[in-house]
Amino acid sequence: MALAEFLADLDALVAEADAAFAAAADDAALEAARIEYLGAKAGRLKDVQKGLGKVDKADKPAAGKRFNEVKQSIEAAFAAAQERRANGAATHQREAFDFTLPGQPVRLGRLHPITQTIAEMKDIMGRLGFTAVEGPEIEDDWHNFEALNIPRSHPARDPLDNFYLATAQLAPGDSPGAKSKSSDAKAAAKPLLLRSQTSTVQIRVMESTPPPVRIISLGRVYRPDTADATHYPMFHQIEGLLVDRGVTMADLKSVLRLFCQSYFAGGDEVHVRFRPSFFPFTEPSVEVDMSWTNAAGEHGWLEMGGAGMVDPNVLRAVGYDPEEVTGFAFGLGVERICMRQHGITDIRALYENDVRFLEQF
Ligand code: FA5
Repeated sequence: MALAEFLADLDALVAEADAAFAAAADDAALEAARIEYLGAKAGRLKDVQKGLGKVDKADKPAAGKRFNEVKQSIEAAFAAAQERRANGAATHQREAFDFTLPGQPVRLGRLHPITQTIAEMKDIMGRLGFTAVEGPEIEDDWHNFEALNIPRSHPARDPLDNFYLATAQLAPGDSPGAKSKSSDAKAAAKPLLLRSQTSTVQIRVMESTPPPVRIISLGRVYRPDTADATHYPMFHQIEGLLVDRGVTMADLKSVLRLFCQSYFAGGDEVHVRFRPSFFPFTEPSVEVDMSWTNAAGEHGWLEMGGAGMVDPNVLRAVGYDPEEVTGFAFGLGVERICMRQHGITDIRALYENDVRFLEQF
């Protein structure tokens, strides 16, 4: 084979390879071009290399030198094309990112409707001069029952109506109030339970604070009630307690009416009514209902909870003198009030954690 012919083949190959690498539109096309020209087995360069053996012996050094130059040139052209592609992709990506777009919608968390209701209630009662206090959710017999004038034989203590803790037993006399009770009561082991009402906090506050007191307490309470549209085994109560000289039922009704009017503000006409009832820790005792008439003329009554004048036995149990001071107390269901405000018809919706429901508040 003549040297000139071999060199012409090499020149043609360089030009074709350069054009093929330059024209490759994506990584796959560039790889295909690499295999076509530089492929170790059947590449075009390999093909041309076979001609080297046929070149006259005297021309071989020159032919071999040129072959190596062409090979390096094609390899360099491929590397350059590869780099162009990598830079090009990056540039393309940068161009595709539009910083002026508004961005993906972000799903924000929000406060649970019960948390919102509690915050609102604290705010309203705070403006009426009531300080928010907290008490433990695991309670002893003294605070949940005994100091609240609930005798040992009272059905409210029934194990079927309370979440007693199986293992926890207080040693006799452990609870602070037990000191003032009979030796009989002290002798018996005192069970612990999940508190069934926030009235426990009344006792804790009065035990540690001389009158006057004016507090509210909001928190979880537990009862083994079967869950239905209006009952749940764990729910929240707002407890109110005011003890001072000369406190009457009229004060109780005024505070509850002001509370309801503030809470349900927004055009609805709100009234509070008392129905005679019984609680061991208040005398007299009432059920508190609230009525409303909304803009559409709809009218209804909602049972909110219980209330009454603090029983003299309770005042005595915490060391207050019932001849000196009187007081009122109330305990309302937070879920029921929240449900009425938002038109929620099933209490279970509040605890199913369905984001579609929770997002609405
Ligand atoms: C009491 O718990 C008394 N401690 C209230 C009280 C306090 C009376 C201070 C006098 C003085 P009662 O068991 O009725 O009362 O419960 C009060 C309110 O809690 C009910 O009216 C209702 O709104 C709510 N409630 C009761 N059980 C459930 C339940 N399983 N699920 C949701 N809410 C409930």
